[in-house]
Amino acid sequence: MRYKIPRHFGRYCRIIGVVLFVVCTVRVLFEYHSDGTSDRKEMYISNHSNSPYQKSDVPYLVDTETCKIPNINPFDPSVLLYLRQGRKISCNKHLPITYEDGSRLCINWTAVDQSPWRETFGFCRYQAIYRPLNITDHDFYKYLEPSKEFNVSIEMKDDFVRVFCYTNGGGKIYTNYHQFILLKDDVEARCSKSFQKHKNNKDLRETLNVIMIGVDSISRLNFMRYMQKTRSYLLNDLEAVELTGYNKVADNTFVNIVPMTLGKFLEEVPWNEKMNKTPFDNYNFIWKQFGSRGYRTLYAEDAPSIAIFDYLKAGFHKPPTDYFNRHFSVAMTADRKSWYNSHHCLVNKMETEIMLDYVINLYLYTNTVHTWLSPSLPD
Ligand SMILES: *[C@@H]1O[C@H](CO)[C@@H](O)[C@H](O)[C@H]1NC(C)=O
Ligand SMILES: *[C@@H]1O[C@H](CO)[C@@H](O)[C@H](O)[C@H]1NC(C)=O
Ligand SMILES: *[C@@H]1O[C@H](CO)[C@@H](O)[C@H](O)[C@H]1NC(C)=O
Ligand SMILES: CC(=O)N[C@H]1CO[C@H](CO)[C@@H](O)[C@@H]1O
Repeated sequence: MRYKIPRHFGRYCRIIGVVLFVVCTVRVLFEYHSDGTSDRKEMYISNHSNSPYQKSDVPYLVDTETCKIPNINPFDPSVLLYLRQGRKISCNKHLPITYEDGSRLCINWTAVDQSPWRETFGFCRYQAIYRPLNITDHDFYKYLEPSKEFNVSIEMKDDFVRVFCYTNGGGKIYTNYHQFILLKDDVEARCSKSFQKHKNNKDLRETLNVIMIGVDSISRLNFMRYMQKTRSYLLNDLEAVELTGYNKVADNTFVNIVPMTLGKFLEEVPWNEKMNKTPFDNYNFIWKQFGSRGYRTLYAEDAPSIAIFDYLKAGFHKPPTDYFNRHFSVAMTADRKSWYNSHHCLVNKMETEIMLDYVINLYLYTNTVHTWLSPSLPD
């Protein structure tokens, strides 16, 4: 499905909180190729001249008596030698035979006709990926019973599914994973009630959708070097404000995300590593605050084994947001043989794309009513 990202979110909209961290993807973009050095140098020098490089004329980004942060040129000759061309990841090994259309899971017969199973394709079945609400283990999921066979499309009652397709002789030929946005009655009821109340607040000036997207492990200067199109889109199309001079609190992701989403240093929470069996359910994260003001909330993150609130920690025992796909992500990740390109691709999508599509689908699906979205940040 093609989607359009609206340039401005509507004024009277609610929110889907999405915090998404794309650790692995970023790491791959920085995998180095070992061939050729000299022409690369010229390429980056020439790119420098037209890159969106703000404040190039000032010597300091922050220049006060007590704090001076130099405005370092990301393409300074001293670093050019170490720069490498990024590598594009193409997830084109498999043609997707199934796709999501609203709340239906569909078979793409055009794709089947282009596949080796043109003559022998039979049917598909899906299984819900399920996490009971009373289970506390943050890695738990289970597959429910397979659905009935379908060969055109099927209406979904489950948000997260694995689909298998078979030849007419019953041989398994295809595996894929799909996420659906199905509105939840309890969430809708909470939202319409508390959003109305929120809007009646006389100090309220706007009710925008909010998306937080984090890209982990990338410094500002490397973002300037390697993500020029993204940077240009942010600065020129979205009129982004760059918070120069704001630095990370500490190493690594977790200790920075807690202040960002909870407004406190880790030790003020208070939290420490001895509390690695205590779940994060009871803290007043930003998504909870939006949720109580009538926003639908969503949290999605890639690489579940090293997820921010889960790595060496207890994660969430209850879903922190209205839409939360961790158990889907854990299930999908466990299926090692379906992945290729160093675990970056599944069928035809990058892991990052799968997570972002979930966010976008919530936005699209609820756009006609009200919404917000969000996903990650430099470490
Ligand atoms: C169906 O498959 C064809 C061929 O791969 C592709 O061009 C088309 O976009 C697919 N349609 C959908 C709805 O995914
Ligand atoms: C969770 O609930 C189900 C069904 O209500 C029950 O069968 C199961 O024993 C419960 N599990 C736990 C760990 O409480
Ligand atoms: C789809 O399944 C129905 C029965 O469920 C069958 O009659 C029909 O021939 C199948 N269509 C194709 C294209 O295989
Ligand atoms: C990273 C990047 O944008 N590199 C471009 C720099 O400029 C050369 C020549 O214009 C392009 O070929 C590179 O793709």
